[in-house]
Amino acid sequence: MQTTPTSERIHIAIFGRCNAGKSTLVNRLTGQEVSIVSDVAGTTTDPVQKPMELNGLGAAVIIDTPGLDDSTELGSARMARTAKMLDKTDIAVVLFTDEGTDAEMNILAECRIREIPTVVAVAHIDRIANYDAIVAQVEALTEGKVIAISAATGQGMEALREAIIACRPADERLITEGFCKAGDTVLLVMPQDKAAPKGRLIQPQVQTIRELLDRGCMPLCCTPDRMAEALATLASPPQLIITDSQAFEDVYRLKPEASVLTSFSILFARYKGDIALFTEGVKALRNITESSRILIAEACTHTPQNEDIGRVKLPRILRKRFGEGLHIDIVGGADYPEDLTPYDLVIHCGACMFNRKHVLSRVERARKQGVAITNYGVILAALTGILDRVRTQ
Ligand SMILES: Nc1nc2c(ncn2[C@@H]2O[C@H](COP(=O)(O)OP(=O)(O)OP(=O)(O)O)[C@@H](O)[C@H]2O)c(=O)[nH]1
Ligand SMILES: [Mg+2]
Repeated sequence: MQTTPTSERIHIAIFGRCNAGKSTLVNRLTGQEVSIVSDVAGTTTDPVQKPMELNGLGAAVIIDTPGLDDSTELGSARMARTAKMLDKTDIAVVLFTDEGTDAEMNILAECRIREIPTVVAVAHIDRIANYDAIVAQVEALTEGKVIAISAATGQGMEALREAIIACRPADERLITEGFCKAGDTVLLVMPQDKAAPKGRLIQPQVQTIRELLDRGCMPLCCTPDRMAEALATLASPPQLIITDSQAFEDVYRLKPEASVLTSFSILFARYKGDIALFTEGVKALRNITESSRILIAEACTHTPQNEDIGRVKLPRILRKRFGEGLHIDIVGGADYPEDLTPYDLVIHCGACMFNRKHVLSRVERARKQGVAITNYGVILAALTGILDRVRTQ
């Protein structure tokens, strides 16, 4: 079974007008009947996401989208959803046909603004008699290479796959980049309390351990109460200590002088988002007063729990500090406002469910609008006095 989390997969979205063959292409690429195909324009009404392994690219999510030219009443709502898909798109595939180029050029322009690598294809070449001329026309318009495909017959599929692979990010991002090197001993302090899932480790811990092993480091794991013993087993101090924020004070007290200290939250804020902007963002706390407005944005729409960080813990800490009248809006899932300017600070969750592109799209919106943004891990580290005592970059 493939268990690469969605957030770690490269998101490839297919765009094109109604009946361009987007769903047919998704089904061909995945080798499964993922999406309904029909000659009725507007068959796909909502984006459909399917995890898959793309030969040569690895773990991916393929996203089928509704037609770009849908002019029905619901069409504009669907278009808004399609635009939202761009927030998480790592690679866009734009299908042209012989039915016009406006909608396709618009989405390409949007991809350029967002710096999303694109693959441009002319579809239906089994049907279009003069497809060479269309390819030439689209090549002239887009000033780039155009691939001729037929999702129906499978023509051009190999060239399309290669073009998609060529768009993959050049280097893989690392969680611990710059914090340790091959041969280093890394101590991971990981409380396994009631909140921890039964019988397994949480995703950030699993990912970090795996990466350290891949990088030739030697991870040593312990719970906070065993940290002194763990250190005593080592001939020299670990080069790096990574702790859960909860255990910070104890870990800080026991940390050998020679060890670098950081936290899982900081490493993931850096891995998933823009740590420089997040640490800059928390400086906005200096100017927060009771009449300020804060937006807390959650990536998932889970049922709130008792000690939920975003819905309970953070608002409580912030109100205690800045006054009960502090205005806090909380949004979840896809409800991230287009206009962030009413806010003095945006606090985003760790976004374990989002891919990096999705987090960066949201961060970029705040940055463009001049609104301070930070994330849960970084603000909690700042509010509890951890931020000044850990390495962040
Ligand atoms: N001849 C030919 N027909 C195709 C090709 N790709 C798709 N079709 C047909 O075109 C029609 C529309 O295909 P879909 O895959 O549903 O198109 P879509 O882009 O997903 O359309 P919407 O969901 O309505 O936006 C179907 O009847 C397909 O069988 C192709 O490459 N050649
Ligand atoms: Mg479709």
